[in-house]
Amino acid sequence: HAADAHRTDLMTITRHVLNEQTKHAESRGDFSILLNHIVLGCKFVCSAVNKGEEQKKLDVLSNEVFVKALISSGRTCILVSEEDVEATFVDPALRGKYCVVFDPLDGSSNIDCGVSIGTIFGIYMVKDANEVTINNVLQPGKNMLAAGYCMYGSSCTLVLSTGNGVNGFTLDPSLGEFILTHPNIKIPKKGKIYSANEGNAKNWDGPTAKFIEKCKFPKDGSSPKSLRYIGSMVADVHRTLLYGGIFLYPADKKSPNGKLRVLYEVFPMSFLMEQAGGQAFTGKQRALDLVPTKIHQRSPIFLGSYDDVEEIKALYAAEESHA
Ligand code: P6P
Repeated sequence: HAADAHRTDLMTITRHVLNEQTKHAESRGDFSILLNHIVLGCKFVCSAVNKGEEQKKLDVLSNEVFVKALISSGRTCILVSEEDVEATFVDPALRGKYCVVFDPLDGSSNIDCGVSIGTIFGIYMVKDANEVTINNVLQPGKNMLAAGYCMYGSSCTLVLSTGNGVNGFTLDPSLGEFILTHPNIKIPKKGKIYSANEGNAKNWDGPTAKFIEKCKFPKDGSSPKSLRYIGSMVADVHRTLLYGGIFLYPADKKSPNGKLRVLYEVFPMSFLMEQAGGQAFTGKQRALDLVPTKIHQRSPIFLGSYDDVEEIKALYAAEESHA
């Protein structure tokens, strides 16, 4: 009755995080409490998206739900949201030791046509609990304790890493629980898909243009890669994580730092990719080594299968050596 045992041995995200936590003897459960509040926010957004709320309201609604859930957890001290120009400094009475950076509804311009969208988040330990300033969140992505996203599509899927690999959970609406459905996700070492907005091709720099050319007209006789671009980062990254390949939002002449935001788009997705055996590169350095100076700053990003990112790194290195 192995199948039955599996069916009745419900590995919920809460149980999974508690198991993870036992690996950190010093932890007092704060992280599990924090994560449960993030999960609550995701459940709310999932139901609001499925109710077909219109985009404008959903953007604001999702942000309010996450900000309130995170503050009420009593475990956060600073919040950075894509929706808020300034960071939120939690009232001392409710202050905890974690800083959370998040995009409550990334890709929301796709809501009205039913394309999958998502919440992206990253969690840092505050550097100095007494000095509660913005410096506490301007940390390189490699300092993140955890990162994840929740994709609102045909099903609601939450992909999470707490630093020991990547696991995927699917919301069972009848239970209202996220159940482990994708244990220990590993991205294929090399992929057959590239994912970029070809509409920006006119403005790409040399190495990016050369890389995309190689994807379409390989010189080594291999077959061309397929182009898959949804235009919603969570959906494009989720496909890349499961099927392999490379997702890229490069710099271009108009936007030298690309479009995607470092703290709550580039870092969490780069963290997940490395934890799944892939890698993430900015065109200049390992994405997680970047030290942000502004909470909404952007960076070019190339992330996905290890070997595919190696190729783009070699092209930038070659340009560097000729410079
Ligand atoms: P473009 C959505 O607006 C978003 O922030 C990401 O979710 C997505 O990857 C990117 O922008 C799409 O940008 O310029 O290709 O439409």
